[in-house]
Amino acid sequence: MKRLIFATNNRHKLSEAEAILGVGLVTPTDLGIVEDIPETAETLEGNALQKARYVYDIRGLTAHSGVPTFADDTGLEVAALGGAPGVYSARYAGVGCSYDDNCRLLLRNLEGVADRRARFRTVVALILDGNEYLFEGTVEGKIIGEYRGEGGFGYDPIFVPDGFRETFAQMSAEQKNAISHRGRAMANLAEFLKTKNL
Ligand code: ITT
Repeated sequence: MKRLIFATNNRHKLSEAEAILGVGLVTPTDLGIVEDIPETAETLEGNALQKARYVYDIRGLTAHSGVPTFADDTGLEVAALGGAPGVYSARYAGVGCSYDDNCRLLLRNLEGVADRRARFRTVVALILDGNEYLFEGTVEGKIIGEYRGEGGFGYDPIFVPDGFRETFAQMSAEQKNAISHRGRAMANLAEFLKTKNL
């Protein structure tokens, strides 16, 4: 596979994507991009495109411009909360909050709520030869009432995918990637890249 840039600042996403795609990926940090990549859209699709475009188009990096670039935007959509936190999943408890802050707030907002259904949705935006492509992956599950497991990141300790008893945080990286939103979205990306001989 040719060089591929993953426009993310999230090291957990990076290691999952490298394991799923089976390749090493170039990151913004590798390119000397130290600022936060803007994500101000109101949809996962919009944010994924915004992040991919930002890095693909970045000025002053001529050696890298034109290299196929993709970004991932992911949201946790909770049925009883009308799809929240959704596109705001990273800053559910406020700008600069931790994964723990977000999980605690979600558990608090679901106290006494019987309907625990939730879904992770990942949208991957790829820019290749100036053309834009979108890929999606989802996994359905439920939010449990307490933290379980040490693996993964984000909302993983409180999310149990349908058909399983463990949270994502209790699974190995391989198990999570085999069934996860990101695993599915990246598998679609990989299929597409194969058709382009990449
Ligand atoms: P980049 O934008 O730099 O890629 P980010 O962490 O800001 O990284 P998102 O905007 O996609 O990523 O934020 C989605 C949030 O949803 C993220 O901060 C986590 O809290 C959560 N999240 C994303 N993927 C997840 C996963 O696989 N398991 C659990 N939580 C996840």
